[in-house]
Parts: sequence; structure tokens; C-alpha cells
Amino acid sequence: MADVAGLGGLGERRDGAVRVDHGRISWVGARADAPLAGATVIDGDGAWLTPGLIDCHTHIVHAGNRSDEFEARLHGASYADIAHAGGGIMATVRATRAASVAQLLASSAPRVLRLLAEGVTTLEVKSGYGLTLASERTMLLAARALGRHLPVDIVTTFLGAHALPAEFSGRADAYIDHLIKVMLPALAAEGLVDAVDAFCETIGFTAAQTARLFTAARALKLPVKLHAEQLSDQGGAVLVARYQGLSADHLEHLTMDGVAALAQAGTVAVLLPGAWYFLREQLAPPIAALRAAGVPMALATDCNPGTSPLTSLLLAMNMACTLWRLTPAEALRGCTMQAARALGRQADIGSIEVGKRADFALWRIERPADLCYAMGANPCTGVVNAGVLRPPVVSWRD
Ligand code: DI6
Ligand code: FE
Repeated sequence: MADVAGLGGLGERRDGAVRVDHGRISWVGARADAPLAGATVIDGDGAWLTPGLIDCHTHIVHAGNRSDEFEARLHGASYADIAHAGGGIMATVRATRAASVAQLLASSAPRVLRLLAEGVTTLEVKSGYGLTLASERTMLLAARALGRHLPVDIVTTFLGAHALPAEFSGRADAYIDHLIKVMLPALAAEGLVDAVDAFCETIGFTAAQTARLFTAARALKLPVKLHAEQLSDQGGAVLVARYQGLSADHLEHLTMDGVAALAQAGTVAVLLPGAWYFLREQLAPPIAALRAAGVPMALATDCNPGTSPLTSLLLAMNMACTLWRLTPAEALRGCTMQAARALGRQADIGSIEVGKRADFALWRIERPADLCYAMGANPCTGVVNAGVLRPPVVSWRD
């Protein structure tokens, strides 16, 4: 059928074929041996087939835009100056609180479509710009609605501990109590929460506050993940590893203790080069140490209006290779099998193996490294969601 990349490690197979039954992969092998009985044959015409791409860390559901802050930073303001003046995350909170589910769906869909056009089949979406029960619910409902309106599987993460809302000014512990006692149980009971995340930073929440939230999440049988060591070292990676977290994300300020803790717990390091690039950060995550310790490394866009207005996973792959020296094979695994692991979905998606869901992307490329190499190109020629082939570009009507 086609050349196939992404079997287990980054196994590559020329002239390969995949059989799909009931949306699942039932056979993988050489084209000449393909079991064709009762099958509709789709000829890949020499294209490469990879697992569908997985964007495992986004804040893609939000209202408004912060290009004004982008411009202010180019005139000398810092991210912190803007936040202290009431902008930053709070600017997006104000816009998002004013939006309905339908409005959030309409503003997010064009961003999601850009990801889908590049072969994305699974997308994680965080809350965290509502910071009230009603508004966090609205965000999560909009995230779920994206999955009903568009050919993409949505995984939701509750990020109520993203920033301290004005109503709780000076009372961060009381806000954490409110998350634990009111917001998280209510949203979890409604089936809106697949995992729980927090922003563990000097400008976010402390490790002790994060630990209290994680204990509550685990009591509800929800997995945890963490924005850790992005701007400073708060011991976040060690903390999330202690809770058997799915992932520790960002990690620019990660120490060797953190690397060892992630390796021991099997927690995925999610690397977000878009935010690093956009903020012109200097300190890179310790890639060589993560690699040497065998920590699985995933890659994601971190799509958000403040620090990473990025809607291209292929560009994130290029950035990870160019800025941080990931290999193209690591970058592709980072957006497939390791991203699946960062979502706790590794048994279901992320590689081309019998039993997994038939989510694929087809590419007009010479070799897999082309996905990382060509900046701004989109060689995706087709996408398969649970066995159903579609053209990469999907239309959207309000
Ligand atoms: N880390 C980030 O880089 C973003 N959130 C987070 O936890 C920033 C989000 C924003 O500026 O809107
Ligand atoms: Fe983020």
C-alpha cells in the first residue's frame, strides 16, 4: 500500500500494507502478503504512512488574541510587566469568561483545523482560562464539542490551577481548597475531566499547593500532569513523578534530580519548543540527560495566546530538531507514541500495531525526516480516523 513508519520504535517498512477491521488495525506486513479478503483496498500510491499525529499539550480553546502584548514586548515590555499590568493570562481569562460554548467552539475551530490539515488525529485541550466553575465547564464543553464537530479525538485536562483569579487575590490556598472541594469533583462527575494539571511556578502555584490538588485528583482516580520547571525550578518534576504523573511539561529548568525522578516513574517529558522560541528563552531543557536516562520525550505545540500561538505540530518538530537537537526519529516518536503515553493512551493509539485504533496520516515525502526538515510545508495528503479516510483539509461552518 505505502511506506510505513512508526511501527513500535521507528520501524520503517517499504511497500507495506495495513489491514483495518472495525476501525482497528488487524494486520501489518508486506504488501505482497496482505490479506485482502473482503477488504476495500486503498492504494497509498507511494505515500508514507505514519500514525496520526497527537498534540498532547494545548490551550487551544480560548477567546481573544494577545497580538497587542506581542507588539508591546517588541517595544520592550516583559511578559511579567504585562502580567502585573493586568494583561497576560488574565486578559485571556476576561475574554474567555465572556464567551459561550458556541463562541469558544467557533473561535477554536480554525486553529484546530490547521492542526488537522497536518495529520493530527488526537488533541489534548486544557481548561484554565475560566477559573470559575461555570467558565471552566464552558471551556471543557467547548473542547468536547470540538470532538463531535470535527474528525479528531479530544482528551481534556482540568487546569483550574493555571492562575489565581482576582476573586481569590492573596488567598491562593483558599482557591486550591475551592478547586478540590467544588470545581474538580463537579467537573469530574460530569465526565469532563480526563486528567488534572497545574502551573507550578513562582507566578503560579507552589509545590505544596500542587501536591494538595494532586492528592484530590488521585482520590478521584484521575491521572495528573504538570507544567513544571518552565520559568524556574520548583521541584515540579519530582513532585509529579511522586504521583506517578503521566507527564511533566516544559522542563527548561529541570535538574538532574528531576531527570532521575521522571526516569524512575516512567513519566513522559513533554517538550514545548514553541513557547521557548516565542519567549526567546535561553536555557534549553536538558535533552541529552533526558535521553541518557531513558525518559520518554514527547513534543507538543502548547498552543496558547500568550506564549505559543502555534498551530503547527510539524513546525514544533522542526524547532525541536533545530533548536534542541532532537533527531527526526525522536521528533516523530514525540508526536506519536510518546505523545500517546503522555495522555495515558499508549495502548490505543500512537503506533501502527495490531489492535490499535486505525488513526494514520499519509505524506507525500521521500523519507520521514522530511516532516521535520521542510519549514512551513505541509506534505500531508490524507488522514485516516478510526479507519475512515478523509482529505487533510476539513471545512468548518459556524
Ligand atoms: N505556561 C505557559 O506558557 C502558558 N501557561 C502556562 O501554564 C501561558 C499562558 C498564557 O500566557 O496565556
Ligand atoms: Fe501550557
